[in-house]
Formats: sequence, C-alpha cells, structure tokens
Amino acid sequence: MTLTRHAARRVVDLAGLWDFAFLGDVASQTLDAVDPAAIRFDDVMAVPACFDAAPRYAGRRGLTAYRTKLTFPDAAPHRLVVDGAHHVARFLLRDAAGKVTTLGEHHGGFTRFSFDIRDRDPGDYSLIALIDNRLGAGLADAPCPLHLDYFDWRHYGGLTRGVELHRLGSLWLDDVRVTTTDWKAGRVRVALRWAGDKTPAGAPLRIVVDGRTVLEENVKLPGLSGVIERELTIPHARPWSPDGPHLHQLAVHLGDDDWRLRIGLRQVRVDGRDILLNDEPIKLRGFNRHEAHPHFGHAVPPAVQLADVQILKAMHANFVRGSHYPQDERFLDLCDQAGLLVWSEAIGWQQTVEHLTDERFLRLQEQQIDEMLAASANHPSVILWGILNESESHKPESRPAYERLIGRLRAGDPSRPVTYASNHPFDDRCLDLCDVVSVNTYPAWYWGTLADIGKELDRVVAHLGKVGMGERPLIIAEIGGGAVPGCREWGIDRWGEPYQAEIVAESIRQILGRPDTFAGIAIWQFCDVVTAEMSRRVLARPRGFNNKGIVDEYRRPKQAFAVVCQLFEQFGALPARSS
Ligand code: ADA
Repeated sequence: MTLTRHAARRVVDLAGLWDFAFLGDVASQTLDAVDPAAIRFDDVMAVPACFDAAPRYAGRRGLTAYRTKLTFPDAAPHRLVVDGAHHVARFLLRDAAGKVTTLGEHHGGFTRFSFDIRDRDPGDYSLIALIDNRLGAGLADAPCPLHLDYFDWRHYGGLTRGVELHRLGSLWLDDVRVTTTDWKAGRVRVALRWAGDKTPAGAPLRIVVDGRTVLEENVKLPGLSGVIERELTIPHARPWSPDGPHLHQLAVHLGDDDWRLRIGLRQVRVDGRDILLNDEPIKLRGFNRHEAHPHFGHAVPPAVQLADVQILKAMHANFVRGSHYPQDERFLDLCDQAGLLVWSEAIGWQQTVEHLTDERFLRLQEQQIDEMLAASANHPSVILWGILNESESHKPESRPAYERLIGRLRAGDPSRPVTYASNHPFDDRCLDLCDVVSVNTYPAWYWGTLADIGKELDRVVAHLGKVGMGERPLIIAEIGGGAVPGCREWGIDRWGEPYQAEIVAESIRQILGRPDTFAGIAIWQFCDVVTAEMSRRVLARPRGFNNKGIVDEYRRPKQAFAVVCQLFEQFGALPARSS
C-alpha cells in the first residue's frame, strides 16, 4: 500500500498490523500527558486504516497510540514518510535502552508529511505514533482547527494512508516537479530539489524518459540544498487528454538517489468562458467525491478506489471534484491513467469570518495547500486547485484570507487555474480572485421545484454578468438531491430515488445543454457518505448519511445512475461550444 517513487533508494513499507492502544477520551488525556513507557499496547490495528471505522472502536474519539519496529541498517539519515494521519499526530522513536526522542508533530489529515531521522546508532527501534482524532466545537477547543465537528461528513481518525521509511544516504532528492511548457512540442520543465549531509561538490545527473536517457551531465551542488531546473524534450511525445490519457515514464537519478513518476503532456488555461485543455475547450461532466466508505472510513482501499474510477467512467464522467480535501494520491494515479480530470481542493467547509481571520487556522491552511501541491502537482489529471468550500466569501473581513490562500496556490503552482465553490453567488466578494467561478446551488431540493433549476441557473448567470464575472468559466460545483437507497413512494418526492433522478436529469440538461454558458457540472455527489455525528446533522440526514450519492455507500447504483449514464454520454458526444 505504498506510493514508492524510488527503485534505487532503500524504502521500507511499514504497512501492516501495528500494536495499538486506545488511551482515552477524557480532556486530560493529551499528547503531552502521555508517558510512552507506560503505554499498554493491548491490541493491534491495521495501517493504513481508520481505527474508528473498525468495529471495536467504531465512532470512538480520543487519543490512541500505535507502535511498530524500525530497523536502521547504518547511521545514514533516514526519512519517515507518512501519507496521512488524522487529525493530530506526534511521532516518537524509542531505542533499545528506552530513550525516547520526538520526531515531530503534524496537524491535519489527507496530506503527506515527513520527519528526518539523523544522529542515531544503527539497530532496532520502536516507532510510536500518538494520534488524536478528537474534534472541537469551535476553533479554540479544536485539537486541529482544520477538522471541526459541524462539517457534513464523518471525520475518521488514524494512520489513514501509507507509512514508509526511506534511507537518504548523503545526497538525496527532496522533490521533483515536472511542468508541461509546450504540449505540442513535448517540452517540459523539470525542477529537482536536492539536499544532503556532507554533499559532494558535484554529482552525476541523469534523466531517463520511457527507458531512454535524455539528459546526462555532472551538476555542481553548492551548499547543502538547492534546486536544479532543466527543460527537456520528451522523445516520441504524445499528449495527455481524457480521450487519450497517455503517460510517459520519467526517472531522475542524482548521485545514488532516484525519483520516478509518470507524466502527462497537457496544459490548462482559461479563455473567456472556456477551460482549455491543450488549447481545446473542454466541458466538465462529473461528480463530487468524498474519499470514504463505511467499512474503511477515509482509508479507502485501492480496490474501492479502482471501483470508483470504473463507475465514473461507466457513467461517461470526465471530471471529479475532490470534495472537500485532497484525495489519496493512489486515486490520482488511477485518474491519470483513466483520463479523469480532477479539481483538487484543500480542506474547508463553511468556514466563518472567525476562522478566516484566525492566524493558526490560516497557517494550517497554508501548510495543507503546500502539502497538497507537493503530492498532486505532477498529476496530469489535476487541472484545477480549490480552497475553502462554501465559506464566508460574501463578507468583507474574509477577503484577506482568500487573497492570501489563493496567492499561496498561485505561487506554489502557476500552471493551473484556481477556484473555490461559493454558496453566496449573489453577494460574493472574492470571485474576482479566481480564474474559474464555481457555484453550489440546490434548487428543487432545499427549496423550489424542478422548474426552479433552470430559473435559478438563469439568475446566477445574470447576476454574474452584472458584476463583471460573466466572462469567466462557470462551473456548477454542486447540485443534486437526496435519495435513500431503495426508497420510492407514490406522491412523496423527498428521499425517493425517482425524484433524485429527476433533479439530476434536469440539472444536467440545463447545464450541459448550455455549453456557451457553463464550463461544467459536478453533481453532488458520487456516493453516499456518513455525516457528522452531531445531532443537528444526523436528524436532518436519514440513516445518518448524506444520501445525495448517485451510488450508495457500497457503490450500488440508484435509479439516477442510468439517467446520468445516458445524459453524460449524450452530452459528451457534443462539441464543447455550440459555434
Ligand atoms: C453543501 C456542501 C456539501 C453538502 C451539501 C448538502 O453544498 O458543500 O458538502 O453538505 O451541501 O448535501 O447539503
């Protein structure tokens, strides 16, 4: 279950069963209060997995401890790479004599982080992870303010994605970023971030594409870290697109280290109301997807991720909005391969001015944005960056936060357009900061009838035109209605499968039927997901699920499934512009 990008570097996959202890859920049970020597590991837990999706701990919130063995073959620096931990994690290393060192702490799920391990003797150690999945009711009492109790999904906890131990040696690659600079000519820019302990003055650099060496030179390595940039022409270059998702294999070798990835040649930009992929307008037909499953929580196994991709393709979708947080990189790998376009979004859900003016919240948002970019920027499937779903973008006090976070995205990756999903389209004050305008709206569900879908979309379009936002691409980023699986009653609309199918059909017709007005649709939502445990949500959501999935939580199709298949196929065959 790892995402190893290395063949030369020694990488140990730490997936498997770890020792486990549920330490408690009382307020005094904090990371600082734990004495690692006193932890009684009386159980085991799978890694990756969500401990609170496992039957014994289902729904529990509190402090937990995980333990596994680490062996260091020599004194070289190593790096512990954690692909996701929810929500607060502290990692400790314990040597054979019982001496404990803290490796570091991380806040926020859904993104990769790492800790370097230096200056210790070779031999066997215990790695202990203290993981707290508790939520706060507000920022002040939230162990991690990125995860709050009112969001409309269950926040699962644990070591939710892969964990690896990397041996770094004396010179290593920290990151490789590949950006297409000319898709027609097959030109890319490769930026290598390197670092080291006692680095040599220079080292051989070799870049191999699809098995052919395209660059070989000796590079100078001044200091202990730096960036090397090169422009390359890919031999026998073939562009990447949803219809032809061609991937080239790239391997970078610097000294004894290496980094491997698959790249797709494609450029994205906006032009008036169009999103252009390799200079051609593209209409987005797709879904919002939560990375969740009742049996696995957020640690959705590869077989289910693959099933999701297969179902999306079966519905003739070409687009997924990763709502409302960065999706697992394995899922992005599958999207690269399948030709699905992805909107990748940093975590956020109806954040208020209080949040958007809180420095701790904003710093963690920036950290999550940086981590999302690091994990997702090389994926050709990712065409859009997003932040802060449905937050208070209509209040003037929020604007500095939008400027700051959108600025962070642009500085980290100028090659993709930026957006956020607004539920305040009529008084939003930040839309001008985006390249793509995205609006969430629920006519015929939270209010009105089927006839209101077209009318509401007209109102949105007219208003955006009036405030000077009419000449940007417009995505309806959420629209839909709920259906409890199997529910159908004469004369009752809400929660029945037939009515959901009608809402979805009318929405698709209204949006994809007007290609000159809309750049795309993301139906809310792909599959049913467990909602938050707070009574305000559970009482408003039958079964305790957000039931707006077109497939249920086990990916079984509802009536709307066939409707989407037919309509997405029909509209997918039409040109992206009427003229
Ligand atoms: C909002 C929100 C979604 C979901 C949806 C709903 O638009 O962005 O996460 O909660 O409403 O089902 O009501």
